[in-house]
Amino acid sequence: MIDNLPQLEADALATITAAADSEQLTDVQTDVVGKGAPLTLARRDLGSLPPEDRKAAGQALNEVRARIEQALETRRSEIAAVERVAQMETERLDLTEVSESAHIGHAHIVTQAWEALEDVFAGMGFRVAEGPQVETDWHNFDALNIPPGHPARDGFDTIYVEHGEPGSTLLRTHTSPVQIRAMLTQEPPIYIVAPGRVFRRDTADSTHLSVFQQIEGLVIDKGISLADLAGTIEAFTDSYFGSDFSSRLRPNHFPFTEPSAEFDIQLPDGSWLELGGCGMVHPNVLKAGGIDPEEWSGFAFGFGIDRLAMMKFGVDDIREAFTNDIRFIRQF
Ligand code: FA5
Repeated sequence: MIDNLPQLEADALATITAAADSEQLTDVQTDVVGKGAPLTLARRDLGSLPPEDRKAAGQALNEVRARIEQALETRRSEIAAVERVAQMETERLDLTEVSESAHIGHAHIVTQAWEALEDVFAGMGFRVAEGPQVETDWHNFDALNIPPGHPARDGFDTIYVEHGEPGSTLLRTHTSPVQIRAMLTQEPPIYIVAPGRVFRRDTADSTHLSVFQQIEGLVIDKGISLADLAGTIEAFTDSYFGSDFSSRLRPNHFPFTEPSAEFDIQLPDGSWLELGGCGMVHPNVLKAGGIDPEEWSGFAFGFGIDRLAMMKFGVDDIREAFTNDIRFIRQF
């Protein structure tokens, strides 16, 4: 066999090159360098050679083996590269492909209402502002003219958070604290709307949720009057609902506005649904926001976005919108 070394090497290299995939190459490897391979067996023949020839023959065998092993390695990486490309091709997902039966999703009705509201107010010259959902008691109550012990605090079933002094941190019960944050960070005139999530320990029913969304509005400028508030709400109602809907302002009380009103819209059955509160910003609130009430005045409003969505889409139980029942969601 040792005489045959060049032929043996040529045969081994040819079978290695011919291996088409990694499985075949593993078989070839056993055939050419495995225990029963001619090259391995040839080592046994060394003993039968005259001692002076053994060293050179052993060296020749080792060199052939090294070349064959190198060829195996090269072929293995070539095959791996080809197999990787093939695997990528077969496992490729076409993310742009739309199956006939697939339903394309769309925004939830509350998101649709939220975005439409931002559009309506942006069209009226308002900027969109934001505030944190975890709020300080001061921003949520004190700065809004609701000091500790004020009866209005009972009206908001507040969820407190264990952070800092007991009772100092809460999940905001309304978006009104964004009024304070806007006043403290911007110079008037201010024209903002602030949509966002709010939290109360309210029991869910057809018009109440414990986690819901409000959109706050705040205008601070020179010479702002109740007529500006009424005009803004009317322009908003026409633009959001269309002119077929009737709305009304009803006197009410909020500690942070004076005078205050509730904003209702009429349902098809003739009854009225409360959508939000509004009023002229109380001088104490302007002061808490670092604004001089002698120089500036303003109005504010806070509407329930979920209720606006109910009205717009004709949903009669607000809880339906949050059951994640696809049959409900697909209707809109
Ligand atoms: C407020 O939260 C005042 N911050 C609104 C305000 C802002 C008044 C600025 C004056 C000036 P009220 O608690 O009434 O007010 O809530 C306002 C609106 O949020 C309600 O009219 C209703 O549309 C919605 N809302 C209140 N509670 C819930 C609830 N549990 N589930 C769904 N919507 C609610």
